[in-house]
Amino acid sequence: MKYFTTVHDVPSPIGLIEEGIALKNDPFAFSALGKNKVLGLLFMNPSLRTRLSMQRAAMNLGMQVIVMNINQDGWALEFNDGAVMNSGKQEHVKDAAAVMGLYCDIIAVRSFPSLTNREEDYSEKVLLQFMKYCKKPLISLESATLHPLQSLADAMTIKEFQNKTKKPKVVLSWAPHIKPLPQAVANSFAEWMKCTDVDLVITHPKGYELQEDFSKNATVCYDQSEALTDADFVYVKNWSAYNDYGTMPVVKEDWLLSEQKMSVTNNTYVMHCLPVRRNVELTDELLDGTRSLVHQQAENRIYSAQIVLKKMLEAQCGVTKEKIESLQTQVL
Ligand code: SN0
Repeated sequence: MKYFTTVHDVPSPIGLIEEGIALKNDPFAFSALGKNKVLGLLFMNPSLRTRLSMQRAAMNLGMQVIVMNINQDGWALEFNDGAVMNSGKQEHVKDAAAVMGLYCDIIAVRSFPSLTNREEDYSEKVLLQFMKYCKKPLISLESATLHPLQSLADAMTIKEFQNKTKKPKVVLSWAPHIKPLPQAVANSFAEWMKCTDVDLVITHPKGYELQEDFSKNATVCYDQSEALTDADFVYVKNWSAYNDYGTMPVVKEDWLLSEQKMSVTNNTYVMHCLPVRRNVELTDELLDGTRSLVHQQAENRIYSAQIVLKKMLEAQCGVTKEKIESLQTQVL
């Protein structure tokens, strides 16, 4: 695997989910694979889980990690080709990405959307330029439209907690928020769920439709209570409008979930990618309740990152199972 930016980069999503879960039993089994390999993490936006879980995953594989918060510590980057750089931007992505590629074996980038220019955001202009110019395997740490490491961890969590004898009903439920957020987590969750054996229902108020590519194979329902009926997993997330791009159309009904609203579900588990605005997006009662999986999801972020890094390292070194075993013996 050279890139991990969408589920479409993955030859077998179900296989990757299973291999990610399996890593948890022996996280250090491949600690020789990353010897003398360097992972470079570049953040244009804040992070807690993504940053720490990537570092932890890399450490489990024996890699070294370089981290940069480019917005705070770096030069302001120019992304337009042929730009005359006589104003605020000091460095072109062509040079920044190329140099990072020389310093690192694998590059990972977080680049949130502007939420003001839909065409530019949905073309993944920033991520694609890093990909083009760094010339190394690249991992998305949440791009303008997708958050694949989160979705892989979510799919692993559902797989671990689902009743093995029943196809689970999974509901992606829009939640209130105080400011416009990206559609990336919701888009990505829908994209990954479609590759697994679940019934996916997406529920949101009018005006919050996702881009059709992401919702077309799910059932879309504007009635939250109807959507929740018999749900086994409810994934709660806010996102801003795609159609009236980046806005927050007014919502009159109450979309904040409560214990009482959950009574129609099949004793559902509750999920959220974090960070969560408590008692705005989800109540304390549900977040701290016995059916909450939010911390299990966060823990799985380590293994979703680790399985992706492992695949990339193996591809990069042309590594076979025998070679890993021999490397492992040398280190021990
Ligand atoms: C991001 C998002 O895409 O929704 C990252 C989620 C993993 N979330 C936020 O930016 C939350 C910010 C806030 O103000 O609550």
